[in-house]
Amino acid sequence: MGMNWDIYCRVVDNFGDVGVVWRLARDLAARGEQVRLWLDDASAVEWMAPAGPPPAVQLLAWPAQSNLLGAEAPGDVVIEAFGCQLPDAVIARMAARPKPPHWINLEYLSAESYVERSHGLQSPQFSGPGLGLIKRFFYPGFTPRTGGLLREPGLLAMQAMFDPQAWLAGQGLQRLAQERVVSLFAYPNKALPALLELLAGQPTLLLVCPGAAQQQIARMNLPKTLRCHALPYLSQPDYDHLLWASDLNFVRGEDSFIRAQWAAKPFVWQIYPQLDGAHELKLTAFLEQWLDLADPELAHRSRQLWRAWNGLQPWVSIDLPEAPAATAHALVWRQHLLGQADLSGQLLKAVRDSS
Ligand code: TRH
Repeated sequence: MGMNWDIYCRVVDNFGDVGVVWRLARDLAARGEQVRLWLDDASAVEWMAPAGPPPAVQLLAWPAQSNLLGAEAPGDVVIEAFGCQLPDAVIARMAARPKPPHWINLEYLSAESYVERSHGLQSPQFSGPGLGLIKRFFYPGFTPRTGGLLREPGLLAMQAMFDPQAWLAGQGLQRLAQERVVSLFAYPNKALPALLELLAGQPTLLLVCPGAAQQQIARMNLPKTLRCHALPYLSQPDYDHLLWASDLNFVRGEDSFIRAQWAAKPFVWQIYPQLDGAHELKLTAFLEQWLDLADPELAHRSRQLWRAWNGLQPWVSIDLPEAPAATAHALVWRQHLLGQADLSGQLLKAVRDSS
């Protein structure tokens, strides 16, 4: 018999916050849990999940006093995603439960060293509406001493059965002989023209996700070797299919970044830019872990390309990593990540161990 979970999330911007909690909710439900997902803006769920939520997931509006009245008591586990600050009324209801819920703050993903130190830390509440409750910090990450990454059971088996040509055909697309397929999901990026020039060095079908890049590319004259196709918003499973069908993936933020690693295709990450420049440290921390297992030439080219794509160095003498070496490395890295327990599994274990 599964537990009842409440997941709370407020959208900061973009789609990553919703993307992560929606994926988590679906994954928990598939493992037999009951989930209520409370969102202040659920608009992105409409295209991430056009068929709507599975039966074990209930989608609810961010709790205002009005929609709390008469609502069921908080569940066995309450997830506060990305420090979204639960309303006092919700916390008070948690404290009033005869058996207090497990209160977990799910943090953003990072490869920085503080993650291992902070994962699992507890914050007992000594005052306020949550007096007596304990909040625990759960940090996703890339090493066994972190909370791991979301990875649905059966994900790799589904990928192994996937037919890229059939999927492309379903989108009205066909890869021409000798053509490389590249997906592009990006924030506004001054380096885009330079990237397109680089990609045009080889016949390329560039599949561009909605957003600034599509608009920028629509205004450009493209060389014949670069066929660009503007994609609509895909469902979350179909976004995975796009990554699986491509030879090289440009991803961003948090969730697409993780999915590219499970896809085990060469990828380039555009990190969510922060005004204080904190993203550079975060990018460097990931590059160090990821390239630790790579040969020096691949590591050098990847570092230069990633830093230039993120505006952290000029776009000078930038080259794509050799495809065979990059593909082999993507598989090695995925194998390495498979050595750690997945995020939902770790959450379930943490809750059961402390019950
Ligand atoms: O949209 P993002 O840039 O989200 C970011 C990051 O999460 C960042 O850490 C956070 O601070 C910021 O939001 C507020 O990129 P991300 O994380 O890859 O999320 C995109 C989601 O959208 C992901 O779940 C994949 C999904 N997606 C689809 O389902 N279909 C699509 O067609 C596309 C392009 C994306």
